[in-house]
Amino acid sequence: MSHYVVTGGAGFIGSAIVRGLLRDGARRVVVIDNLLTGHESNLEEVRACVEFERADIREYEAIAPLIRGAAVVFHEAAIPSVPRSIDDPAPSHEVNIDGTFNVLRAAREGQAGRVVYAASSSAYGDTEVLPKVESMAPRPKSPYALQKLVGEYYCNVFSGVYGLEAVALRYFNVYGPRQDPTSPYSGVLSVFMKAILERRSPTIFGDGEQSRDFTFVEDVVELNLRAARAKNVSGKVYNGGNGGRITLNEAWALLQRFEDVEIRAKYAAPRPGDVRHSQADTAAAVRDLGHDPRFSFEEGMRRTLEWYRGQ
Ligand code: UD2
Repeated sequence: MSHYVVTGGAGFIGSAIVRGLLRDGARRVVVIDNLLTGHESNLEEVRACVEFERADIREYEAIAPLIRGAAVVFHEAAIPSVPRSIDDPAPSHEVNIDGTFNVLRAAREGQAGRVVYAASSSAYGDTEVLPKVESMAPRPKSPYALQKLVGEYYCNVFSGVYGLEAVALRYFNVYGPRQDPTSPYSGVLSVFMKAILERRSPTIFGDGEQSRDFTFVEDVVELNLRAARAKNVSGKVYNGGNGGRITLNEAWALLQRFEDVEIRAKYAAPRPGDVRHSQADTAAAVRDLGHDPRFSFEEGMRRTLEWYRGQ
């Protein structure tokens, strides 16, 4: 029986894709994760329904047999974070570039049906125009942004040269339940959630007027499932955003409103490598993949906050 593989399947986004696959009726789901940033507990109630393999995508021989013959490989394993890639570039380079190469090579040699690759909106860098369209020239500003872009190019080359079906989805600041708020490199909304529930001030890097197209994780799951089925998309790159744009100050204000509290944020120097504004043009993903984001920022934030409250 042909199977699905989710690399990074014990991570925040990967585990949500695992759940999406199971909801969709997938019979065999193989999770590859080295548990560096993922947690087996992210799989909790679905743990018995999946094959969990603790393996590292930097080790080709370890992952090749797991990927062989897969119907679709959702490649989510990565060392995320712009500042982490600046502080410690070698591990993120090895995982994000060498690891991605290994996954593509294993998919090609093992005749997998398709790879759906988790790319990043960071590839755009600072553009003069918003929203950001796939046809714009990439301008990566950090090692992380460059690494994720190289992964896209590798998908395109494997598609063109070897005929591997590979499609890249540029995620735009995904948030939602299970995003780990405990690392210094955690996504900003998970940090905000923890701060508001503990009635503490978060630290905002810069003036807080930078903006992001925050995308609820369930919309990203749905997009992945659609990208796995879509026709004539191999070698292509699509924005996986919402199409909106929210500043950090607005996001923090919303959480204060939800909780009916007034807590001023602290402000610190801007982070090196930070992009100022980010917003997706979703037209191509809507047209070719049937992308249909359903969660407004308020709705996604409400659901996410309730999840953190329950922890
Ligand atoms: C980038 C990508 C995103 C994804 C992610 C993975 C962009 C626009 N987005 O997210 O798509 O690939 O990398 O890591 O490049 N901040 C604070 N306080 C905090 C933490 C962060 O103010 O405690 C700021 C940070 O300086 C930035 C914003 O919040 O301006 C978002 O930071 P982030 O780390 O959540 O995500 P970002 O945009 O680097």
